[in-house]
Amino acid sequence: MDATSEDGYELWLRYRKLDDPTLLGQYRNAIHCATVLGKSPIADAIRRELARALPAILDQAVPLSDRTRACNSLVVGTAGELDAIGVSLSQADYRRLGEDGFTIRSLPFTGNHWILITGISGPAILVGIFHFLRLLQTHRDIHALDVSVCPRIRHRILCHWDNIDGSIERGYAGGSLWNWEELPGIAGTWLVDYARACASIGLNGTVLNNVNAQPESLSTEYLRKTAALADLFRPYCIRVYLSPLFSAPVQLGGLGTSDPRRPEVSEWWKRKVEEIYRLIPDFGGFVVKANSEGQPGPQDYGANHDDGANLLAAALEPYGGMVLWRAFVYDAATDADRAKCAYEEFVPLDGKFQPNVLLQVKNGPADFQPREPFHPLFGAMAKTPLALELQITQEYLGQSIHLVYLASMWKEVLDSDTYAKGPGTTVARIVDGSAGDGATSAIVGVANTGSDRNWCGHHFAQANWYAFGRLAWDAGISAEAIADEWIRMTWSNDPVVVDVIKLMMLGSWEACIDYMTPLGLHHIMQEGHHYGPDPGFDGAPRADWNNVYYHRADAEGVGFDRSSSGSNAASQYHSPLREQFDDMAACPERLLLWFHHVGWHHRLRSGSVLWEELQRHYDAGVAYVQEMVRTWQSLQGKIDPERHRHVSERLEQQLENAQLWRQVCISYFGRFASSKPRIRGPDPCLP
Ligand code: GCV
Repeated sequence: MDATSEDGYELWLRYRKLDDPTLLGQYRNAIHCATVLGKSPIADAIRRELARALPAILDQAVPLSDRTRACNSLVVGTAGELDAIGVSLSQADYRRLGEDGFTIRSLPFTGNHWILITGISGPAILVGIFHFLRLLQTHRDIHALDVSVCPRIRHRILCHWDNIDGSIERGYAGGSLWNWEELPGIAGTWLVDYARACASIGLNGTVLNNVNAQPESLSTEYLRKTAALADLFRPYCIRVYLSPLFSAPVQLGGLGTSDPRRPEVSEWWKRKVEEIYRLIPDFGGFVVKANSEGQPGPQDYGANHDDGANLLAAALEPYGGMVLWRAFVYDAATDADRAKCAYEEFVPLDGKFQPNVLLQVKNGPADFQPREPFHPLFGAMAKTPLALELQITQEYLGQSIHLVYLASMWKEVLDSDTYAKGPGTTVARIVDGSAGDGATSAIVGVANTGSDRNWCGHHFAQANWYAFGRLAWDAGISAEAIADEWIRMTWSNDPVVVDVIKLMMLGSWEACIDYMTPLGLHHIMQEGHHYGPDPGFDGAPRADWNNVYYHRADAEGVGFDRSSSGSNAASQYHSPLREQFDDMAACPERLLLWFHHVGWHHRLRSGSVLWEELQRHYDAGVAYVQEMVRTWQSLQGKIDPERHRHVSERLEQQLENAQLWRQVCISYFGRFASSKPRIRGPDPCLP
């Protein structure tokens, strides 16, 4: 690496000297010194962050203390701490902010100017200072600040599918971040940087182990290790959670059963939870995968999901812990259409869960596909809080090779109208609780982090971690605004760089759909690892583990008939969606083959027939990646060489893979389409 090279370790917390002299003058004038009130681990974390960031950005020393001074100053403190020095906002202001919200205000103060960052709690001001640093990093005017922001979702959680042997299920950025072998004695130096990164985007929870859980995670030995991580993360307001194995009472506790209705089983969980809270007083709770893909669960004992979830909820309740019970179930005995199973299993249980249980629902009814309709459970469980589960790691979207900016997908999901309580009942409002009683709310993202120096494998995959946090904090921010911030903080404030990268990112998700699964196709990736195309795969032991199950191509057409003439999954949605999805002519074309088996010569809105339109999408997807390769090249010299080269190499691989997708899918589906696949010359980028 040469001197100007960067390796991506700093993520978006890249504090660099401001290169705009006018703005630098403004910032230096506004921040002669900084005061962080209070004595607490959170206040110390804030001091450390400001000590790192301010001198670097301002390129001059910035005295930092815990007392206010007679100078233009940044002043940080909670309501109580400000009160103690005779300064405070009104009670009404603080009430509006709620527990986690913060405000940043420019105020005249005894002849000087202050920039005040305050909120009710420590966590609030921690996020507040990162917000303020973001303003500096993105070169905003800080003259007359009056910003108030509060999160709409209470629990904003990263979920790591990490195993205790250090591997990560669906991880594409090296091994696990948690150095289990050395814990609790030795903590990895990177762990505090992990916590800083999470805190900077407003996350406040992390699930440490895979939902395909191992019993050892709940052993005393591993709980001590977990407690060491919790201690490190606490100053950054990140609570830890675990995924328990439902059959742990048998496998770990030596009981003869894990039946949730048996008193010895509930006693075992009570004792285990008591032990957890002795070691980790602010433990967040459990995320549970039960009776799904071979994981044990209450149905193994003739009980149901509510029995299982309520058993754990009862043990956690005295400590304020919660259960995130996953709805990712697809027992073939429930329904022959996998996409319908979760709805059928869980809707009858609405109202049967304890108040500290949330049902954790993936964004779509299949499995984190490039595009799915939103999950019909959103809007169908009025008496149960629903947590939204998103997948940051790109299992089905090109892993750490493809540049795909996922904020666009997540916005589509969050903004989807379920019509559950009339128009405007969006998924976002169901998740944040504002469409219901708002008692509690959570959002969970399956992490894309690992031991790679740049954390996420691909420098651009960092944007998805960032975007998850920002949307978890406020689903109302646009994908474009998030990209803009992230680019400025991660790459450069040079307007050319910002514009070029933003353009690449904003179309990248739609392009990925185009070259992988256009018009509602889904689940045609290669078996097992899910990278690359294999639409013809038909060798799995279960029908719905085969790709042909999902596209159903035949001489007539292609697509899964989920209309009333087929599986009738469309009926799981509220009107007017169910009618729209049911009717081939009214169904949004982006979801056409999700809901309908469509004739190859069926004419679409563009005037082209389906087979032509499919090919057009494959071409458009590949063309987009070609354009990304070209535009990225144009940034040579404007981006540090190491990161530029790293991204270039991946873009080349992405192009190769996109071309492979096009070639394999067109040749495979072309065998069914009555028109012949078009003849194309050899593709120079294909092996
Ligand atoms: C953790 C998909 C993935 C699995 C994952 C599962 C889940 O099936 O391929 O790796 O298991 O989803 O979300 O539980």
